[in-house]
Amino acid sequence: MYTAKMRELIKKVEATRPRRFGIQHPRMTPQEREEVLNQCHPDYKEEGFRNIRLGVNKGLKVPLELANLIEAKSRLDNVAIDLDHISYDVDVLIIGGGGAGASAALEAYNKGANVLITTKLRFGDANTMMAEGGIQAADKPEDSPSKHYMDVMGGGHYTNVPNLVNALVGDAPKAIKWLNDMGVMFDKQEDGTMVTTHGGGTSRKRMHAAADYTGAEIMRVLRDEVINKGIEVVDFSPAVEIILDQEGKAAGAVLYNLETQEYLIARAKTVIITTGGAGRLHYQGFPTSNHYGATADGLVLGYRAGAELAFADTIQYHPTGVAFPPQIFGALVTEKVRSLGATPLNIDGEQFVFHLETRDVEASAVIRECLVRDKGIDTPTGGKGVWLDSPLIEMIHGEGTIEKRLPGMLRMYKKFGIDMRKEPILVYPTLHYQNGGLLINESGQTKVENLYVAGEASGGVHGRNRLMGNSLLDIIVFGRRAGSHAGEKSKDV
Ligand code: MEZ
Repeated sequence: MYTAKMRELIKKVEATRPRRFGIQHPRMTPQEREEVLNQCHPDYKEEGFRNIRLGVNKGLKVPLELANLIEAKSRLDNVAIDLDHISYDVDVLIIGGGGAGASAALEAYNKGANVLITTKLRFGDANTMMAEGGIQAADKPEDSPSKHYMDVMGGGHYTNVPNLVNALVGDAPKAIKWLNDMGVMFDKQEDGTMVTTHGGGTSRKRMHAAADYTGAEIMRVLRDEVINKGIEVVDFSPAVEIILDQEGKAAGAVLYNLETQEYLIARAKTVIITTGGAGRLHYQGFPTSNHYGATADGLVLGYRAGAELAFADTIQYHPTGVAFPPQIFGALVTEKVRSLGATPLNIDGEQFVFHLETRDVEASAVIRECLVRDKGIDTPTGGKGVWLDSPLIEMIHGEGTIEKRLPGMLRMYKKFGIDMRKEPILVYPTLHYQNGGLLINESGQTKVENLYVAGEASGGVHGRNRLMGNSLLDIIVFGRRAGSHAGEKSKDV
């Protein structure tokens, strides 16, 4: 529930509505963006990082929490493992049960491979499930993969690996068709064409969504498809170490069954890591929008097997995490809220950043407003935030829009006595996405022979900043590519 003081503040913001309504804050100039990023980028606390000391990644700067984890002793150091006692013997081992893992499994299966998915929690407990706003693809006549390419490169400040971006945007329309054909219920117009919207940093409307639970809808369909095909899935069995053969090629993994507390050997001809992100390491004390299993497992496994890390020092802070109420602190307020016109406002009701800037700029601007300009709003729990002017959505698109396009968000806030159709919501950046990870090529291969990576655990696709909707796209495109390549390759091993 909002406190009386907050209601008073809301009234103040509401009183300025006629002045604000219809005013579009211009995008920042490149110099202004640079200035905001330098001043307030959430990664700015240098003491939050350290260099990796050993191995192929020696000297690479990564968050402290990650460095400590990947350089910790192996869990197997004091455990006697019998490598000849094989519990699973498959062609393709997939480590991680989210959208990338499921997509990889389906394509490897199509190649005739015998596939095993092993997952730390339950199949589908993944950041895919938490993704709300949409998936990007340039599949409308006014758009093109090359326009999408330019947006992705611009969003990543031209640090992205070009070939990977090319693969991402080139496969995007096929990815949407694949999902649609399998039964994903994308939002459609009466004539059957897909509804698409803008996201931060996109030059065309290319965000395809299923209301505001796009990831959950995609995961539902992928999971059904995997189960219907009879692909084997073992839950509650995280991989703790990749097994390398005598030539240093990936040859399986040691799994730890959380229920029986046994170590098990999974032998495989090819291995795909699809374990997702690291939000639950709470870098620099930030809250996160991530699911409980997002603890950088894939980076640890890949690093220890000798794979290369890229852009592992860049983390994405979603500009609009919940700042209030405390029960859902740090949860995601989907970018779709801004896509539909909601605008961040400071305590004086001023718009201080264009609402569709890229996430790094938007998050930095919110931090600047709160910590440097002292124009943030004090939450009753001691934190800071800015308003996200959600009632503006219905002023722009008409009554009923929020219920139709953001039903999950509306329900979430209603539980706490807040009606986002009538009053703005309080937001602050939340740790959302691992921009970098294990470096891959266009087929998802790492430098370690027979070891693949897809999705958030990989690095290179998004460079130093990812655009909205390109994560769901990444897991489908590179999950499928890795699965297909690893399935084929397993025939020659
Ligand atoms: O791509 C994302 O991270 C995404 C769509 C998140 C969101 O705001 O809904």
